[in-house]
Amino acid sequence: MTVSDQQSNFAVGSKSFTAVAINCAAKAGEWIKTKLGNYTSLSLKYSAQDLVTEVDKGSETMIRNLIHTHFPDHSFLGEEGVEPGPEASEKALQRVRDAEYLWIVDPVDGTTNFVHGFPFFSVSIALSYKGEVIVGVVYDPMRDELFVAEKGKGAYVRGRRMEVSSDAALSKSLIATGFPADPHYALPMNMKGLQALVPQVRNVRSGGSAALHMAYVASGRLSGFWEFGLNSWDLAAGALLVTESGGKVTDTKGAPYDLGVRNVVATNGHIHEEMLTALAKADAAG
Ligand code: 2AM
Ligand code: CA
Repeated sequence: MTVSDQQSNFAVGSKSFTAVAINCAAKAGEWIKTKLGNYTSLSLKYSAQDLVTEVDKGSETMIRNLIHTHFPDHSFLGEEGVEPGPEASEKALQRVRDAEYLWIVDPVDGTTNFVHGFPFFSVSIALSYKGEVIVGVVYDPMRDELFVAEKGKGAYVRGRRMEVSSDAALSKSLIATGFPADPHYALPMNMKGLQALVPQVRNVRSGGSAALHMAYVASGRLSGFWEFGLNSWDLAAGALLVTESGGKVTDTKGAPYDLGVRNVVATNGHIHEEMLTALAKADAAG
């Protein structure tokens, strides 16, 4: 059965999976934007770097309710429904990853930016079918950019088909990373990679939203992105955006992307091996 057959068989009220994902991301994103500089409750989760506001929670509730209105039998995994910390995240994913239909949601990716008023954050919504991502939507409410991918049908932004960049070498590439909260493993690993890669590339950016970085690799604005210690909701939608735009997504050791990948390398494909090799050589592949 193709994805479109599944959609027509399971759609409720004639809404496709993708239409519901877009609707949720747009609605939540518009609401988040109105709360910028205007949230009232800020708390720490796992560490002083792991923030949550009532906006994260409200956005997730809004998205979950809307999805369950259309697809009451589907499973749901959202960042704010899971206890903080990597172990709890991995366990929560294990419980649901093989569900027939699973929605994987980051209601605000880039919460630190949101809290500081730095306008680079997103809503990330993916739908997996038996463990494989079939729909991915990342929405940037500040630029009103909606990145959408459907398995086998390509990826689009502003109505245009996306294509990864054509940069063939690290030396001509703009790449991105993030600085994970875990000071014992993920952060030192990323810092080693950073030290090795900065002299080899055109430059490195760190915007603070993994989902948007993935969308930027898909749209050719970045040629590569790597980061340690991410969760399924940071990556699921972006991974489909990248592959449907002609790029490649693996873990930092080169194994193919799946929902359990936490240490990611996403590129235009052309620089993938070079980036993996550079990380391995620097002992920064995990
Ligand atoms: P978040 O804003 O949804 O938490 C930036 O480096 C990326 O790391 C963002 O996508 C951010 O997502 C994620 N991130 C921030 N704190 C994290 C934590 N404690 N564990 C895992 N990922 C985190
Ligand atoms: Ca989040």
